[in-house]
Parts: sequence; C-alpha cells; structure tokens
Amino acid sequence: SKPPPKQIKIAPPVTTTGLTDVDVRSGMQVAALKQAVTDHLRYSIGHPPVATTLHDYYYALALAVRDRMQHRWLNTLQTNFDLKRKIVCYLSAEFLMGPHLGNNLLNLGIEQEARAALAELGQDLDIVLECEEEPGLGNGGLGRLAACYLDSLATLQRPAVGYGIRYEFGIFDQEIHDGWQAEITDKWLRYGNPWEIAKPEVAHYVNWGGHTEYYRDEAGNDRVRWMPYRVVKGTAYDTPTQGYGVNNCNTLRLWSAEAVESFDFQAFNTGDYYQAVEDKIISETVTKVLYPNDEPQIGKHLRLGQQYFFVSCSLQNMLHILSLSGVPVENFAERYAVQLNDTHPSIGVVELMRLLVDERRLDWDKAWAITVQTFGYTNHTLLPEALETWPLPMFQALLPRHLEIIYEINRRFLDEVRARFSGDEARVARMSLIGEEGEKCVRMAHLAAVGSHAINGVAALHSDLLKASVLKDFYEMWPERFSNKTNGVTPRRFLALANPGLRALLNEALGEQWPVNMEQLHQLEAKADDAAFRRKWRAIKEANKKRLADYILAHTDIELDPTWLFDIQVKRIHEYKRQHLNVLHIVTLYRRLKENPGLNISPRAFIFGGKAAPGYFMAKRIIKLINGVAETINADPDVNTRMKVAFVPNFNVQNAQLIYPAADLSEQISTAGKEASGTGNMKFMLNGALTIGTLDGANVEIREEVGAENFFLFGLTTEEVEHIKREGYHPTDCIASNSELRTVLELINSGYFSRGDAEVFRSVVNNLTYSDPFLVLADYAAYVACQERVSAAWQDKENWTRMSILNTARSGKFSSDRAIREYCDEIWNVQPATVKL
Ligand code: B1N
Repeated sequence: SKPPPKQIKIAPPVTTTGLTDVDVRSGMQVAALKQAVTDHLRYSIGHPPVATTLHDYYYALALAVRDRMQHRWLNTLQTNFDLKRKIVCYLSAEFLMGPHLGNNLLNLGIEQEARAALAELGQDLDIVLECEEEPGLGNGGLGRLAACYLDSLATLQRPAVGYGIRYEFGIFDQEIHDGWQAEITDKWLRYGNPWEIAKPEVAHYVNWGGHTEYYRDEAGNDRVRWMPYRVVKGTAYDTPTQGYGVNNCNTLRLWSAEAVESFDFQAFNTGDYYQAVEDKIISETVTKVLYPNDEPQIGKHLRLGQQYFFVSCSLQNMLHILSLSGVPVENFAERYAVQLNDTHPSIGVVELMRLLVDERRLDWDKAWAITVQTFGYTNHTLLPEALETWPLPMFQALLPRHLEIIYEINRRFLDEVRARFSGDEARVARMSLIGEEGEKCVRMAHLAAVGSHAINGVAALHSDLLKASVLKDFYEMWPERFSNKTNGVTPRRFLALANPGLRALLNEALGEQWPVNMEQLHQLEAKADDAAFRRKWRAIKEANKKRLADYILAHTDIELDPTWLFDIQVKRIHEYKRQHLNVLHIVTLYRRLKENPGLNISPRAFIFGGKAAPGYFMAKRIIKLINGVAETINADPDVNTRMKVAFVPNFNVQNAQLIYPAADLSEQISTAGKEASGTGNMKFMLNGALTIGTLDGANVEIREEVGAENFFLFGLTTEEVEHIKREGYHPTDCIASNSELRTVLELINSGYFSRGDAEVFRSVVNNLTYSDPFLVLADYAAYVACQERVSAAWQDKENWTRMSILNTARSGKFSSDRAIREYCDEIWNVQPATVKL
C-alpha cells in the first residue's frame, strides 16, 4: 500500500475584489454575488466569452444561489439530527414546483442584490429569469399544493422532506395548432438542472413480480421471502427548498430509476448482452414520464409500478436514516409523520408492513400499530371515476407479497367491522379492501383509510361530503380519524413574487411581515374607503393587465385592451369545471350584441388557459370550441371593440404568475359538489380578483371570508344537484324553456364558429343536449344573469376597487401557512426547529 500523501498547502484564492473564498460561496452582498456568477461562468460552465449565452448567466446565477442555500441546507440537516425532531415526510406522486430562481432569491431576501450584480455584468435579471425551464412534475392543483406545502413547511421551520418521482419528462407542453391542442414532450432536463444535487450513494433497491416462499427462521418463526422477477435501483436527487426569511432549508428528494448493475453483469457473463440492455431499458422506463391524467384514473401497470417504486425507496430511506441515528425501529412513528397525498402513495401502508414484518421481523400487531400511527391520508376527489382501484391480476403480478399482506390486513379489519356491526354483511362487502362487484380489484382509498390514524378532505364542504359519501362507512367506524384541512397557497410565490407592484404597496401600507402573517392584511379594510389608495390599487392592476396583454399578444397575436374587464378561467380542462358554461355565456353576449348593436355592456376580455388530458375527447373539443369562438369574435368588427376571447397556450406555473395578478374576475364555476377545493380560486383572491362562482369546494369559504356582498354567487347547490339527478335530469327541458339558450346551441352546432364545419362541435352540443352530466344547461340562466350583475358592478369603478381591496384584505385564511400549522398541530405533531448559521 502507498504511503499517505504529504499535506498539501492550498493557497487562498486571489480575487480582484479582495473577497474571501467564503464570501464567494455564501456572501449575500452585490460584490460577492457578482464574483460568484463570474466564477461559475468560468469554472462550472466554461464557455469562452464569445460563446457565453443568456442561459449561461441564468445557470451561473442559479448555481450561486444554490451555494447560498447549500450552507443553510446543511445546517438544517445537522440541526434536525441534533435536536432529534420528528420529521414530516410528504409523499406525493407530483410536485409542481414552478421556476426556482425567482422564488429562491425572494426567500433568501437577495433579489435586489442579484439584480444589481447582474446589472454590473450587463444583464437584466427579469430576462435571465425567463431562461428557466420550469420543472412541471405535476398535473395541476394536487401537485402545486404539494409545492406550496413545502414552501410553508420550511418557512414555519418544520423539519420536512418531500418524497416523489424524478420524471424525465414532466407534464407535456401544450401548443395550439389550428385551435386544437397538440402535446409536445417536456424535455425539462435538456440543458441541465442546477437546482438538484444527485446523491448516487443514496440508493435503494425495489423488487417487482416473482413469487413468495415460506420458510422457518432460526428462532422457529414462520416467515415469508419475496423472490422477485426483477430488481430496480432508485437513486436520490435532492432539491433544497428554502424557507422565506428563515435559515431553514428542507429537502425535496426525488427518486430516479436505474438498472441494477449486477443484473447486467449476470446477463453479460452468460453471454446475453442484449437481454442486459433490454433490462436496463425496462428499469429506466419506470420514471420516464408523468401520467398526464388529472382525475379519471388509468389502471396502467406502469403507473402502479411508479407508485410502488417511489414509496418503497422513500420508506426504505426513512428506515435507513432512523438506524443511522441509532433510533430503534419500534420508535418509527415518533420520528416520522408520513402524509399520503391522495391514494397515489397508499401502497406505502402495505410496504411499511412488509418492511417491518418480513425484513425487520417485528410481530404483526406491533408493526400495524406503528403503521397506523405513522400515516395520514388526504383525499382530493370524490369523482367516482378518479378513485383508484387496481385489477387483482395486475396487482398480483407486480406485487405478489403485498397482495398477501393486504388479504391479512383485510381479514383482521373485516373482523373488526363484523364485531362492531354484527350481521351487516352488506357493510362488510362495501368496506372491504377488495372490490368484488365486476372484476375484482384492490380499493386504494379503503387501504389508505384503514392504514391511517388521520383522514382529511381539502375544504369544509368536501370534508363533509367525504364523510357522507365515499368514506361514509369509515366515518361511522372511526369518526375520530376524520377532519378538514382547507387548502392554502403560498403568498410568497403567488403574491410577493407574482405581483411586485402590489407587494410594494402592501409593504408601504403594512410593513414587511405580511408574507408570513397574512392576517395582517385585514388592516387593508380601512384603506378600501381611501380614494387615493384605491387609485394606486387600480394603477397596479392595470399595469399587471398590460403585462399580461403583452404576453398574450406575443403568444397568440390577440391584442387586448388593459382597460377592459379581464375575466379569466385558468385550470385543467374538464367537463366538471365547465369551461363550456363560460363559452355559452360568451356566445350569448355575442348574439345580444349582434342583435342589438347599441347594447350597453362593459367591454370584456375573456381569457382561458389550461391543458386537457391527451386522451380526453370532450376536453379537447372544448379547447377547440374556445379557440373557434375566439377566432370568430375577435375578427368581427361589430363586436370586437367590446369583447374579445383569448386562449393562453401552455398554462403553467410560470405564466400563472402573470395571469393571476391581472384578473378582475375569477371564474370558479364547477358543478356544486365536484371540485374538492380548488386553489386557483385562492390565488385570484389574493391578487384582488372578484369571484364569480358556485357553492363548491373552497368557494364556500372564500365567500364566507370576503362577505356575500363581495362575491358573485350563482347556481345549484350540492343538494339541488343531487335532487335533480335523483329525479331524472332532462337537459332538453332547459332548452325548451329558454329560447336564447336554444339559439346559442344552434349557432355553435351550425358551424358558425368552425368556418362552416358543422361536424366539429356536434359532439359537444349533443352531449349537452342529451346527457349533460355536469348540469351546464341547468345552471345556464342563473350564470348569464349573474354575469349581468358583474357587468353592472364593473361600471362603478370605485366600488369595484373597494371590493377588490376587500378580497385581498380577507384572503389571509388561504395562506398555506395556516393550512400547514393545522396539519402540524392536529395531525403530524411536528414542532418548529430554529436553524442558526
Ligand atoms: O386537488 C386539488 C384540489 O384543489 C382540486 O379541487 C382537486 O381537483 C385536485 C389523479 C388528481 N384531485 N385529484 C387530483 C391529480 C392527479 C391524478 O393522477 C387525481 N387532483 C385533485 C388540491 O387539493
């Protein structure tokens, strides 16, 4: 063996600014940031000046910012270890983080310094920010909620890890071709990702398929061995998530699938090189792409594979860290609170049992007590087509050992049901973890409910409906497990970052604590009666509308007037969200203007945005309909000085930050009882938009907070919807009794909005006429009437502004900080840990 190397003295780096090495890595001043950017340009990126691009500046600044977070991140990890605090593990198949750079600068409090440093290098921060390719690792609300919760957890100094999947391709990019949606694969890693730190040494192995064997161990106990058909390796990629105004910096740990090398070698040695390559491809497929389906679940083998893969890696990781900390496995639930973001990670209940019983050799009862104490389950939807179930043969083929464990959990659980409700075999069948009507399947919501000590919905109405419908039997069995946790959104990204104009005004009026104490916004209520304040408020809104109008012009060639009412509906395209109800109103208004050119209406820009699941026929037709109506109206000189329609392509977190602050009116018009909560509704409210909405999801609580007089309510209630459906709903009756509605549907059906092609929208019109599952026509008249009240209200600028101010002033409840405090106090029992530098 070689002798140890001689101690080498490293000369301190010489810099032209006289800064030390430490300053360059972690200094927050302009000079340090500037030096850091130039160092990263030279040493991390390394293009000669002639080849240096704007993207290089983005990347260099991102690395400089990451260095500053790294310092805080390591201290956070060390502090959490030293204090032996309980940690929140938020398990989610989706994290829709949005662009990192702007948010991290904001949370670190160095936006001005970064702007000045770049300016000295001849660059504009706003233009550099636009270079970031956002990580779209989520579909919509559910994934974005997970991201908001990570922001609040760090800001509230709670130790937390977000565990998920590092999809190589996130949610597709949407382009609009001839009015139709086209899907483009999201190659977000194409130019590298400066925010993640690969941890090749943090890896776990995940089994698939095969069979189980029974054996007797040394102590004479019967045990089970899983003999898998395939093993996949999961490697960790960490993204630090910085809290706002604190040193705490938590971890988002995403797992990426790789082939297990030894498997390759084995095949290689036996000469089957191609088999080895094929294995590698199959393994890496697991984390290749995010399923772009929102609510209707698709029972795909690979999707179950993704779920098991990330959940197994995450639980193994927790157990590994626990043993590194010297904590006995029996104390698992005292150290980890694991939250299931919907049923997507609910296989975790079974996997933890397997790890504890088969691998750690705990006895069943002890393992079960730990499991139930560990997990909490959040339900995000009541739509029957969205509830996850897996066909038994598929489940058995992929996870044979887990199916055995499910049978045992079920056997014991149904014994309990029988003991509580003796003789009620119908109830037993309803509650079973195995569905037996039709094709046999595993019911993941039941599994999550049985395996968790806490079950919650995401808005008051939704939590009530959950107890009364989908999980009624479970509520009757364990009422103490149920609670409501109304969703929230982070005011850092969606107010301070997205709306710098309003941020400055709020700082001036309230001081700078409001982003972490949103109840302070109530102090704005007094300002609503101050005419000078209202003028400032309006000027900010109009500047935001100008900013959005410029963006829309650049991306669609449609020119909007920022003095008009901006009426906006942005969210996934879904029949229950009823974008087509909005379209029916637009066409109604169009016809009224054509018939009566002198009609006095408030000029409006109708703005839409949102992606449709690629296989969702009706949603894709609705996009085409919006674009067809837009094309016709925008080109019609009889009306286009008073109304226009625009569809913003590729709605994502980045352009959402331009859209919410520009809204006067927020469209939240889902069929009552269908939208679990909604979170876009909250982002609009924060930014001073008034809501037109049904009594659905969190709209109910928004209206309660802002006051009925500041909210445009219309439509059937949940009870009325259920009543009508029970009695038999006939949309043709709505048409027969409303000649204006009939004319509107006929106009759409005639090809008027599709260059004479009467085929394109036939399916949409027929669906509404003969089926209308989401009661669009039943709510049409009330919606149109409500929009007339909106138009009238807009005429009184001063009162509209008053209402706008009151919306922001009363939005404090919808901060994700409030939601996270409730989860920490009532479900997780996780305390803050202050991190010092
Ligand atoms: O979760 C959001 C809510 O605000 C929305 O109302 C709700 O619709 C949304 C399968 C889902 N529910 N279910 C999903 C997403 C992806 C997937 O593959 C279902 N998303 C929601 C946050 O609570």
